[in-house]
Amino acid sequence: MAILEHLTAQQAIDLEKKYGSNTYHPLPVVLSKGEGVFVWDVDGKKYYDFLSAYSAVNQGHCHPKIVNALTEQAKTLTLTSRAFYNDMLGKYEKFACEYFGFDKLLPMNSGAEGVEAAIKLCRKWAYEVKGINENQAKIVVCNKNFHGRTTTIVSFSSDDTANKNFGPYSDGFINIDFDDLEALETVLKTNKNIAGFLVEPIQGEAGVYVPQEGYLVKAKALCEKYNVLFIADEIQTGIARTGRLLATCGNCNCADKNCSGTPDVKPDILILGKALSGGVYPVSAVLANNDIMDVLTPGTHGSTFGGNPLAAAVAIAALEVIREEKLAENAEKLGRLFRSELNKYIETSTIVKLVRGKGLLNAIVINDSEDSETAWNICIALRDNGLLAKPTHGNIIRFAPPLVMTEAQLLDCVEIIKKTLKQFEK
Ligand code: IF1
Repeated sequence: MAILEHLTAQQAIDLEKKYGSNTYHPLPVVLSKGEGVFVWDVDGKKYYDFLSAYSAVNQGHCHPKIVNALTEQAKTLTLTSRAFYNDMLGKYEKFACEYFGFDKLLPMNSGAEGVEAAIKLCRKWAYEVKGINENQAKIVVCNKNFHGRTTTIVSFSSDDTANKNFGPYSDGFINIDFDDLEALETVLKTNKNIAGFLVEPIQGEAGVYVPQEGYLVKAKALCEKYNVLFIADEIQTGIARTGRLLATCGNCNCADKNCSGTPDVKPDILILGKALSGGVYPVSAVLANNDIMDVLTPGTHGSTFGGNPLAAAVAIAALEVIREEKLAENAEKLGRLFRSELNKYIETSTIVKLVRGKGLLNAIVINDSEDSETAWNICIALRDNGLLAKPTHGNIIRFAPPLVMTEAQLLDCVEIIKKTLKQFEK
C-alpha cells in the first residue's frame, strides 16, 4: 500500500488494530483535517470537536498564527540540544515567566515529563533547603489523580487499569482524598518529611471534579504553615480552559486581567503542558521562583528536545493567541451559558443527572451504572449528529470544546447535545 494512498475509515482503523499497540479504545471516527472548532473525517463529514485533544487544542485546530510560527521556525532551526544555546529559548523563557508571574521556567516536552521534573525539583528542594534527611521525602497526592503514564507517576495512581502489573512501584508518595482539607492537615501534621502536595485544581480524568469553593486557597495555606511546596498540575486546567489563565490563578502577578477574585492561589511549582503549544507540538514546562528552581544545577535534569527553538516559537505564539483573542474571558462566558442551557434541559431529564465544571471544562453525569454502555452509546449518537466527545469513567461525558468557539456555535452544539440526549430519554 502506497503511503499516500487515500484510506477509507475502516482501512485506517484496521491498520491501527493490526500494527499499533492496543492501548486505546477510540470512538470509531477517523479524522483527517481540523480548523478552529471543527474537524473532518476521511469521508468529508464535519464535526464540532468537543474534546480539543484533552484540552491541548484550546486555541482551535491549526490556528494560523501558531502554525505559521511552527513552519517559519522549522525552516530556520529546529533542534540544537542544550549542549549549545539557541536564540529562541531565552526569549520564550522570559515571555512565559512574565506571562505567568514566575522567576524561572524549566522546559520539557510531554505533560508526564513536566510532572516528573516537578517531583525531582520538589525533592531536591526538600533535601537542600527544607533539610529533610536523604531519601525520606514524601509527596502528598490525591486519590483519583491523573498526572501521566511514567512508572513513577502510575505508582501513585489509584486507577487499577493505569497501574496494575507495572510494579515494583516508586516509593515516597502518600495518597489522600481530593477536596479533603482535614486529611491534608492530618498528614502534614503527623509527618515531618513531607516535601510537597501535588494536585490538579479540578480533577479532569476522574470526571471533572470541581473542589468546594476555597479548597485550593486553604490547601495552599496549610502547605505554607507546614513548609511544604504546593505543586499545581495545570496541564489540563491551565491556559484559559477554566475561564481564567490558570485555575489556581488569583492574586498572582500574572498578566491575566481577569485574575483578581477567588480562588487566589499562587503555586510554588506550576506544571503546564497541552495547550502551551495549542496542540501543534509537545511542549510542557515547570515554573517556579528562584528560591526553589535554583536547586537544579547543570547535569541534574534535562532533555534532548526540551527547550528546542521550534517549541519555543510555537509556545510564544500559542500564549499570544490566548491573550489576543481573550480566550479566558470567552471560556468563562460560554461555560456559564453551556451549564445554564444544560441545566434547563436536565430539569426534565431522566437520562442526565447533572452538569458540572468550570469555564469550558465540563462534564455531564449519565443516570446509569458506571459499567453501563449508555455514555458510550450517547457519544456514538453525538458523533452521528456531528459532535465528538468521549466518556470518562463509564457514565461521565466530558465536554471541552476549543475556546475559540462563538456563542452561536455553542448554542448550535447545545441543540445537538439536547437532540441526542432526547433519543435516550425513557
Ligand atoms: C492520554 C486523561 C485527560 C493530565 C494531567 C498530566 C497529564 C495529563 C492533569 C500527562 C494528561 C491526558 C493524557 C491522555 C488523555 C488525557 C486525559 F483522560 F487521560 F486523563 F486529559 F483527562 N496531568 N492527560 O490530564 O500529560 O504526558 O499525556 O502529555 O491519552 O493518556 P501527557
